[in-house]
Amino acid sequence: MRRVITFGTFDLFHVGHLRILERSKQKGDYLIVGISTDALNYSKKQKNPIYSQEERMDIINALKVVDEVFFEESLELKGEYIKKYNADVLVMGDDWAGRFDMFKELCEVVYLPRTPSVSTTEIIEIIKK
Ligand code: C2G
Repeated sequence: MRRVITFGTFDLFHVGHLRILERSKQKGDYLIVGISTDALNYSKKQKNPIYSQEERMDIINALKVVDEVFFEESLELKGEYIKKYNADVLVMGDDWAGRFDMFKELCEVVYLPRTPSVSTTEIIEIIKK
């Protein structure tokens, strides 16, 4: 069985999120998703997600393509998570291209193109107007 791992915040869940999870699942048989905690998100982006980490986790966990979820507490722990969850493949969107190449010694590393014209930031801007 090929185990796939991916990570993300998945705030204001949208079709770009769905597509990357579907395409991640196609790389193997079992999909594990690390959900960025609110604290990690704040440290990366200096703002809090709209949905709490528990809500974001519940949404991702309810998806048919997702087999297991956990909280990603720190970017530095990625190697530990890959080992802990026995991942054969790490999938990330290509906004992260090259950033996780050091994990190629632990598993296959794949960057998939982002779905064009949809993002959480853009959704927030459209609603504000
Ligand atoms: N994504 C996508 N297409 C979009 C928007 C997002 O394919 N239009 C992908 C991103 O490339 C990422 C995943 O959806 O792989 C989750 O996106 P974010 O919630 O923005 O994740 P991010 O905050 O970048 O967190 O350890 C890394 C981080 O946890 C990734």
